[in-house]
Amino acid sequence: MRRSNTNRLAVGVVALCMLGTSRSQAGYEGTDVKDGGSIVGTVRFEGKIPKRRRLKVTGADKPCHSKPIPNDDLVVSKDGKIRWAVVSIKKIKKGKPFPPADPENPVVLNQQGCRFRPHLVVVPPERTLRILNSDGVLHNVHLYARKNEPFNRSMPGRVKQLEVTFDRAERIRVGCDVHKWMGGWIVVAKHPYYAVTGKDGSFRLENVPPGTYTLQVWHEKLGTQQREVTVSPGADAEIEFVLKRK
Ligand SMILES: [Cu+2]
Repeated sequence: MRRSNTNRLAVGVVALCMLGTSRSQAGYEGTDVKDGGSIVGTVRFEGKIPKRRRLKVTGADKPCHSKPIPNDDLVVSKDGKIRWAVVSIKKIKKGKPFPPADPENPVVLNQQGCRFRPHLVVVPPERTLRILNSDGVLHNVHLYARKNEPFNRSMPGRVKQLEVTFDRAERIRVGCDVHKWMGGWIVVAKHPYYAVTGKDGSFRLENVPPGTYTLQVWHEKLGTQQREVTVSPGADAEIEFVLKRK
């Protein structure tokens, strides 16, 4: 049963890929990078540091009550560093290729403790994203896609995994129709130069061809910001983004 669900989905997904291949791959060429440099830095919050809230959890599903669920949509450390911000190069046409697909280790988005873990994933186009349900209760995966096919699928406790692919670059909000507090993001990347900030707000983009680029940061609550950056051969270009509430 589980297998047939996955297969049916895979057929639909393959059809989508065939429609979308030329569009998503257009505009970026993966190649050997000679004398590449890195872009490194941090994303910092300006203003009163927001406290982590405990989300209001309703219903009788036991896994949802096993641990307090904090908000993941604005996570700022005590020293003001922002987690879950996505830093990417805008409009880069040529550079390192995407890492080769590893079918044994796809990108995974898990539903665990009635929370999306991790909160945000970056996935290349036409690459498998495995969505897990390790809670054993009904979740409903709702992907609010606009450029890709919208996706809304019930995932009963016995269904442990679904696999999905996306053909177009897009930031897709993820929700669960059963547990309204659940929220996450899938970022379908245009090219391999995407980084997600860690707890310390840091990011690193490696093997960037020398040149001048527009670097963008995006955070779901704090919006986007752009900076120009020049990458020199074998060197680290350092950037600090400072974001505040709008
Ligand atoms: Cu759920």
